Amino acid sequence: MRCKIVGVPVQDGAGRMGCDMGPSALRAAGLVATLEALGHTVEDCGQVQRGIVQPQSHSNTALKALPEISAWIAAIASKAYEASHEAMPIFLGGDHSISAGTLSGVARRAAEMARPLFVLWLDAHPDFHTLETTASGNLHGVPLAYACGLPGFSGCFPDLPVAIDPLHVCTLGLRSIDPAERRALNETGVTIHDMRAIDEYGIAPLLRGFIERVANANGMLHVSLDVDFLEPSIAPGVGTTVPGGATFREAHLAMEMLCDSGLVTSLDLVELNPFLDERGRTASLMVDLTASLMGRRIMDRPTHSYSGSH
Ligand code: B3U
Ligand code: MN
Ligand code: MN
Repeated sequence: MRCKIVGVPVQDGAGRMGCDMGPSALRAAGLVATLEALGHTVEDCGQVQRGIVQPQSHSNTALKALPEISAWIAAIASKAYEASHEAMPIFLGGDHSISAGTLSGVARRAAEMARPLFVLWLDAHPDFHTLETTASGNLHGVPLAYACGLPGFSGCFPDLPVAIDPLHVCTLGLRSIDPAERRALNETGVTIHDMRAIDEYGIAPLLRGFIERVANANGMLHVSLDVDFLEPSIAPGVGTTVPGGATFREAHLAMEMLCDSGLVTSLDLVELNPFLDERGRTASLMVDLTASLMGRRIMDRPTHSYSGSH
């Protein structure tokens, strides 16, 4: 496969500084060589540059860095659209606000190809606030709501070329949801496989159901992987740890199943904060998970090719 690596060094959307170093850490952890060793052709497109910042104000005075994030989103969206042409873009965040731009760009590409875009959101949080409802004002809490076309972003964030159908969005791993997000999720019909569902049913059947829906619709699939999806004890390099996350094995299994599906057309690796990491272990884990998504496997064949009797 042809992959394009796009660095997106944004930190203003998170409550803690340091995510701007994420792309460097992921490169230092060997992302490009890892993908090449799996047989992919990799082009490193360097870093996105922020667009021009226009002064802005908003009635929600808690909002932080609105003009800066808005300028980033515009630049990221056009780069994402461009990079998704005949290649699989891998976006290296940066905090999760970058996904407002990556989703906007890949949704535009999917519409052009007349294929529905599906989104798998691997995160402790749904990031489903609007500019009105966020209380923290951290704009990494809004990208999914923006990309799904929820109201209140126009005139503040760039106009969306195409909104993503919330019925095409599946969140996996949620365990921290604010009341306003809960209401919005229920109203829009986003699929929610929270940590309780993972505990109760296992990650495989939940993910398999979503993958089947994408396959049946001939969809494109964007995967957005927030570091805090993972259990903090294995992934300390993130500013918003929430206990009880996905285990090492659950996360790798999810990536392997996504790989077997052959449906993933774009990927975000977000919220890595190298300032909080321990000797690069979170960066290395993110690279290893990407390797599982891109074809690294324990044996030559997927596990499900085993028949009942061996
Ligand atoms: N929902 C909270 C917490 C949060 C969202 N995304 C992250 N943290 N990473 C908020 O601030 O919007
Ligand atoms: Mn997130
Ligand atoms: Mn999160």
